[in-house]
Amino acid sequence: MFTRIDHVGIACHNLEEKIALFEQTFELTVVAREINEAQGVKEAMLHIADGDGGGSYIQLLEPLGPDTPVGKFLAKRGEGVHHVAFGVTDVTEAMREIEGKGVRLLDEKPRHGSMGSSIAFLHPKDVGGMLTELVQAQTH
Ligand code: MC0
Repeated sequence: MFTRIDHVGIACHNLEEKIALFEQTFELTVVAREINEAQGVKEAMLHIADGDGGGSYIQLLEPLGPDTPVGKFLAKRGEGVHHVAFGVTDVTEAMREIEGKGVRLLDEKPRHGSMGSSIAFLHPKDVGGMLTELVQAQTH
């Protein structure tokens, strides 16, 4: 079902500081930045490799406010890995297939994600405590 690890999302208080840290430490490059109001985040994608149907990235996430998913996560747990996102060929099909196995979806239909992707989240409590995201990369 999964084609690759699309990205690991890391929650942080200060996006610019963490971009500098990851660029300097791992020699990664920011390839996209976005403010996603619907998800309540300001984010940056740092490219790692190209893969089957899309690339793989580190995604740095700064909340737009305290009452957002990442804002609440930071208050509760502090900085660190917020979610892991897996590449899928067809996000709607993957959602239905996974839901059919009894896993709760956090999105009824796919939403807008980084770099034009279509995304959906799965409830962390149903998949071993890890907030899991499905990503269908934008096709050109
Ligand atoms: C909460 N929980 C987590 C978690 N967030 N577990 C693992 N990883 C996380 N990130 C756990 C809590 O500890 C709690 O467990 C239980 O889930 C319910 O959490 P809560 O604090 O009571 O509830 P909320 O209101 O904080 O909701 C959590 C939930 C929410 C995951 C449902 O954050 C959500 O809908 N997230 C999906 C959207 C999202 O995260 N967007 C931001 C990234 P206990 O044991 O204490 O009951 S957007 C993004 O990344 C886009 C831009 C992209 O990739 O392109």
